[in-house]
Amino acid sequence: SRRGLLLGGTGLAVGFASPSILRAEPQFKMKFANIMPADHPLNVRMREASETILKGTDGRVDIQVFPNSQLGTDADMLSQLRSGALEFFASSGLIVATLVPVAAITGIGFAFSDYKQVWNAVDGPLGKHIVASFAKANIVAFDKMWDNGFRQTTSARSPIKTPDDLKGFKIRVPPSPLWTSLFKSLGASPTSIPWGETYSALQTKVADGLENPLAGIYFAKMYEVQKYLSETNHMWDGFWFLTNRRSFEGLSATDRDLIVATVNDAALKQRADVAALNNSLQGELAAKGLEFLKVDASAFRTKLQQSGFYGEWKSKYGEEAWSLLEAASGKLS
Ligand code: X2X
Repeated sequence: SRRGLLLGGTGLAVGFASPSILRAEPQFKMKFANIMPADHPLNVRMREASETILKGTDGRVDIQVFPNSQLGTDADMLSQLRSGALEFFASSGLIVATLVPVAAITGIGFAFSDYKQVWNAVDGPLGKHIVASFAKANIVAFDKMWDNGFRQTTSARSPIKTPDDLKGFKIRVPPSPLWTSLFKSLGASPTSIPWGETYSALQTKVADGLENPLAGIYFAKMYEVQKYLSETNHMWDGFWFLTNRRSFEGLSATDRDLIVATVNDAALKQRADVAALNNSLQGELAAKGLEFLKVDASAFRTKLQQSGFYGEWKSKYGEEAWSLLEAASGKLS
């Protein structure tokens, strides 16, 4: 019977008639949290994965999904993860770089020109290097990153066509030194705001612009508070799926293996979802009133080169990490 299976065949439950015992309480109630909207593929695929894990562990491991900054900002969740209050967390490599600096290297401006380069890097030697750095901080990073996307630049006021248009432009960036440095180097006035406060910051004009992948703009309805979208593709961004080593090692090796395999598989499906959205969302967003502008991205890249951005970050990351990046992206500096 299902009861016998879930209780591991101890036989203890046989005498109980209460229906509540028909389904054993999960032994491990765990939380997965992130800042993304509930219907973003990150959360859709993780809810699916969580069901697979519940079934695959005979009900032992129940991972509840908390989307949309429900458990706080990225910074809040990172400290919850470290203390063990939160078991699973997905976040941009650029943001968790406050703890593991090299995790931001994938967000170097204009490093990757397409997804082939991205996945070669993060599924390959650069990704392994970053995973090893997380391990030193007692955090297990699953080896398949999830996709956020190539980032575009939006404005509520005048359209951004050239780097000159960014001069003094108040743009919201996620809290992360690399993001601030990138937009300062481009001549803008970046202001760090957690994602959960971004919509209202744009609504109240604390910032005039935003930079984000199409999916983020769409699911968080940023088109309601932005007018123009410039296809700058200024960086690629992805999420690391992280767990606290101590909580994770509280599970059996069998359960851990199942979780890793299921979550990595979900990541690959999520990458395909985001790729499909990248192809379809322009039409949806234009229909919502966002005006798309093709820009000469190389002019932005040249501005970045001239500002000394690449040299500065290369010296921070060091030769080893930088050469792993350039092996995938081509020479940057
Ligand atoms: O905060 C953002 O802009 C977001 C949602 O794209 C990240 O995940 C970094």
